[in-house]
Amino acid sequence: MTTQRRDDNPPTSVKDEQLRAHAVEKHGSYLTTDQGIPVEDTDNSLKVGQRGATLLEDFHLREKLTRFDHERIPERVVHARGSGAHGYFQAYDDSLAEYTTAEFLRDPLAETPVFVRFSTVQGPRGSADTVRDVRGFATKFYTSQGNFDLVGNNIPVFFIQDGIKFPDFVHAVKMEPHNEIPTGASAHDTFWDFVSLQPETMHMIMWLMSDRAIPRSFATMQGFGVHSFRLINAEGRSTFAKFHWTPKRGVQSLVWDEAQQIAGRDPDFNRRDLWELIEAGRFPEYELGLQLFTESDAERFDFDVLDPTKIVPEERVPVRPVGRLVLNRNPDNFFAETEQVAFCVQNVVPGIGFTDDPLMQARLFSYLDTQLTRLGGPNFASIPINRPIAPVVNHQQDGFHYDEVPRREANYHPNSISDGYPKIPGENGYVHYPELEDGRKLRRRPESFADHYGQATLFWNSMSAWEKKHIVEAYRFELGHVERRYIRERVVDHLNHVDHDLAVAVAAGVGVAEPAKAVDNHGRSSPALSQTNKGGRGIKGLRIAFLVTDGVDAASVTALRDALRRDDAVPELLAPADGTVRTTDGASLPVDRAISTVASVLYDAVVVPDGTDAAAALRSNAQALHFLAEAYKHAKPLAALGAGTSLFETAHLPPFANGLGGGGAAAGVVAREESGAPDDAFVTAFVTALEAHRFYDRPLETVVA
Ligand code: HDD
Repeated sequence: MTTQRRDDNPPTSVKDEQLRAHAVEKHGSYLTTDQGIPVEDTDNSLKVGQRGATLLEDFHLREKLTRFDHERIPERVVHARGSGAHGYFQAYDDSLAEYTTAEFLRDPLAETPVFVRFSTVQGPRGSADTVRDVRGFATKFYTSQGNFDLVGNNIPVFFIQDGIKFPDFVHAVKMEPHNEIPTGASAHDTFWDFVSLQPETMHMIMWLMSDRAIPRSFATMQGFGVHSFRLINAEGRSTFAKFHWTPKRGVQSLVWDEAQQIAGRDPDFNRRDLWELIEAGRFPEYELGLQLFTESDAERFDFDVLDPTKIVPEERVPVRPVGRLVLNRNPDNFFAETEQVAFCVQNVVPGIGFTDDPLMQARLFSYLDTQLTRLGGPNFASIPINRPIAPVVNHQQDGFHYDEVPRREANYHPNSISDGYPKIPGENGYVHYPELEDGRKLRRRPESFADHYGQATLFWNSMSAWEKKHIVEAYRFELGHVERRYIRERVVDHLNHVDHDLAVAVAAGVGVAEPAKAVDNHGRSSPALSQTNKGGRGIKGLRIAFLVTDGVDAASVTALRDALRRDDAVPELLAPADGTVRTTDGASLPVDRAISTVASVLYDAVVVPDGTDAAAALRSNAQALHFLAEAYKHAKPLAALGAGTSLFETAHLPPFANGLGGGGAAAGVVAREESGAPDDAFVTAFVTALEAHRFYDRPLETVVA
């Protein structure tokens, strides 16, 4: 798996040009100190004699060590592990002009540069990618009116309703304070203790226990702004808006067993995938959609739109497609860009406004505050990755790392010395929505936030059979790691208020007594919530393993491999040893990797080509058989041709239909016992299976992988 950069492309946006102005090219230059003094020797410190004392006088030694000693900055308190990418956003048309003055949303000719950072929440910077966790999906739009930061997640609701609970929630989910265990996992006592005592978490926890929390790729997960925002038009009229990112490839997830294995096999799995997709020109794409609704619509909902633990069901307010996001350039430098990017919820442009959602209000404070420590002072907005492309002119000044040299006389407003500049821009200035506020100061949750179970039930009711199965298994796994039985019991009790069958199924797996039925399920569902209804198009970037060895039939490999490449998938030939394999026609095929260096969990599908001798050799190769059986167990599409089909029986896999397969006992297995190259129908059937991504309804009882 290569992580080499493609050749540098010319800058494609104003933001690229701005960043390139800070690029440093070291090729062809000579080593100096930070003061520009040429260095004589950087391998030996200055000593008295060859074996004598090192001299304090050695400024190069001291500077080199000092700089090294101070390379680290504090990692983010949450979302520490992240991966970034550059790209652009473009509105489809100008139809949002009636709702907002934000130019990037209503000018279809503008390609707005963006930087996106995806992240996990719980784990530290060096933790694994494929843990069960929420994923951050934070987008910085460098618009002509200033920066807009949409700091979202891949789950449309949040754990808590009021930002004052955020430190409690984060303390509970992070590693436990006495031993810093577990890394990158929520399966531990303090998290579930908090959850069980704070039932507003119930809806979000349902999502967290679903496969949404183990995305296959950052390119195959949704993103959400979570809160109700406001769009504000030229007349000052406000419309509520919920932001949705929908991946063009559809929503695809891993299965839990696979995710755990990948955490060891390739902890950088999602990061590497994002990097390689972009390097190969298979750019991740997402559609931005908005749910737009008025104050009076909101009054009719049976939940409060200011409550961030609630969704607005798409059946009530459809998602209106408004534009597309393309991620097309990897960062030049991880620290300079991905680590130093500073998202702030407060960064909005004219035409976008806040609401009184108490979680959002706390966020308006917290992000700026955290950057002050993380990035060492108040000038972090002038770090290249954070710098707007819109002009920045004001009287803010000084502080650590100030990098301007202002040439002006007056540094205050109003002034006459500088002819009043910089002046107030008049009607272009950002106007806060003049919401009418009226009430007493108090510390209370509104009654309208009180229902913690209704939408958790809605989510559960909307799941397909396999999604429900995975959710139950996830609860059993997580609670199975909770040592205190009374916490498990409290969680089951809450689940009993979500759905009785769910509670019974979870209780049975975690040694908790079956609860008596507490409430009736309201029976409502929202089909848009199910991952089965979030399919996408194409097989771009899917990794497909061909199991080959000497005696493989060349035509059965190349015909399928070429067809997959044409569709932008990534086929790789895996053999017992690296190098080449001999084909039946006496030629040879280059091997991409030895089977022993990879694992089925790193691929989306497996192909066993034709070839009598190759199939015979692979039938007695335990690694190859395990590879195939494990991919079957993880519900992946499989293809087999001619003699290659014989591996299925040896691997103890259930029988498949001889023909194009796809349905029946071994759904997603496209197999043909007849020898020779695959025909078009075979290729189409396999591509269709790849698009479906997973086949969860397979019989697995006999699979020993
Ligand atoms: Fe947050 C980082 C998303 C609630 C306080 N948050 C952070 C990041 C994302 C989110 C994606 C990483 C940004 C990056 O890549 O640099 N956070 C959310 C969402 C929330 C949410 C979708 C609920 C809707 N967050 C939330 C609350 C608070 C914070 C209620 C505090 C009151 N979040 C932070 C933070 C972080 C952060 C501590 C850590 C690093 C940073 O801000 O820059 O300030």
